[in-house]
Amino acid sequence: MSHALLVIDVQNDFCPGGALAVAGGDEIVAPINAIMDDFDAVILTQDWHPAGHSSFASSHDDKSLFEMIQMPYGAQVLWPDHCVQGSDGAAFHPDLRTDGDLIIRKGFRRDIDSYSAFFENDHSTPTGLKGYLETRGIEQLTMVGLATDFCVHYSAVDAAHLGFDVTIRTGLCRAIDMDGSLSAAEKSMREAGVNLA
Ligand code: VGL
Ligand code: ZN
Repeated sequence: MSHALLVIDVQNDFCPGGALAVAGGDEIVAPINAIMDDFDAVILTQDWHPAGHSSFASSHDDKSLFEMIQMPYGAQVLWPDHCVQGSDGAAFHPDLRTDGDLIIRKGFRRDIDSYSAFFENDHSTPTGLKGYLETRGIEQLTMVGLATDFCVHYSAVDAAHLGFDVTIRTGLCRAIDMDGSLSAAEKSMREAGVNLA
């Protein structure tokens, strides 16, 4: 049985100075690098939006930053423009080791966001990561990265529901934490059977 490290969205736009900066996002880079060699596989995710993505407040008339709207697939927070394909903000933090096995991009369809590394925000369109992990015999996942309450949270819950053994290293994650989103995320991860270490 193999054990993979999933490094979620450690990109410039989620680090201090970035478009959707997460407090302390850069602090986790060195300790994440240091544990990579402890795993059978290292997989990085990269938030990767086209300009004008539907999750950007700037793509909607009369909508505010961080407002919640209804999309055909459900509720969606409206974010500042971030992680635009090919931009410096979409690049990994310059100190992050990127010599892992796989980089999986998500959120690349204009009309749907994808917080999870497994499914887009309709909770049904797969990214292909499940098949990759299964064909490599990976059953255990440790997750780290940004942001605890969004992409780490959704990835962890989906992975647990798919039957993976999931551990979140909370000290190697940082949260956006808006309107109680961090405590809600921790509750939903625990309920899904995710280990918070
Ligand atoms: C994320 C909001 C929008 C994340 C990505 O990586 O948690 N959050 N896009
Ligand atoms: Zn995004």
